[in-house]
Amino acid sequence: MSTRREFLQKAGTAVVAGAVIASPLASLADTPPAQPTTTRPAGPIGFALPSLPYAYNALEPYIDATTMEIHHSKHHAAYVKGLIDAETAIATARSSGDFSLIQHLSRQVAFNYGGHYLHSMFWSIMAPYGNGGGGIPSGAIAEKIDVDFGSFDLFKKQFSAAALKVEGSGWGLLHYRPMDGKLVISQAEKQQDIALWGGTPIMGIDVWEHAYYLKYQNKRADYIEAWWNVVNWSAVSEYLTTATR
Ligand code: MN3
Repeated sequence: MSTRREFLQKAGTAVVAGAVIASPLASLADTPPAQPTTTRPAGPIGFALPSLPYAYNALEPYIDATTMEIHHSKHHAAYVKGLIDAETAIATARSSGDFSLIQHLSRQVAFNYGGHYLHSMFWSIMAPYGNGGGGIPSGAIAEKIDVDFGSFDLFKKQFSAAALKVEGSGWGLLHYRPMDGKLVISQAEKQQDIALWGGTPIMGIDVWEHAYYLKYQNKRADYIEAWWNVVNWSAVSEYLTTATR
């Protein structure tokens, strides 16, 4: 059984600006898709593009291969590069004492870090339908959803509605909120705005148009409905376990 750590080890790596970046396509072209039972990253990803624990076409027909490839190898890769570039520029500012661009750079860190963080989670909480993806949760995560939302059906309706109504580009997210120990659904605008401080996202759906437009065009609701078929509940459960530890 392969883990995310093993995938990361298989991925080609290169050192850029002091950080390790995985080559986006290195591990996918010649590696057969693995059983996605454990897709949550086993350790720190760092500022590197994580390999997907499945092939680009593995989530079809719900998410098409072209969308997955562009989304992962172009969009997510750009957030990783943007994060490294911004961190590098801030380090340069510290050494030169010139903080004239600090507002811009702080925004760049928040935006690109948000993109890197959320996409890394996004890939890992999905799996092919019938092979880790879809169905309904079981065990502790199912009980927690029942307690905090009343039922899985009510949770699903609220989550779908939140994702649908994100204004512009953003995310529908499920957080564990340590202050009261509850699960809460939130909307993120872009990748960093209206965040819940201290909350730990344990699942989320990307509702930027780049996540669905090729297949679903303007029909975001259809994409959200299809997406439930590729949610990897065992991975979500692992995120919850880690968040509550
Ligand atoms: Mn995206």
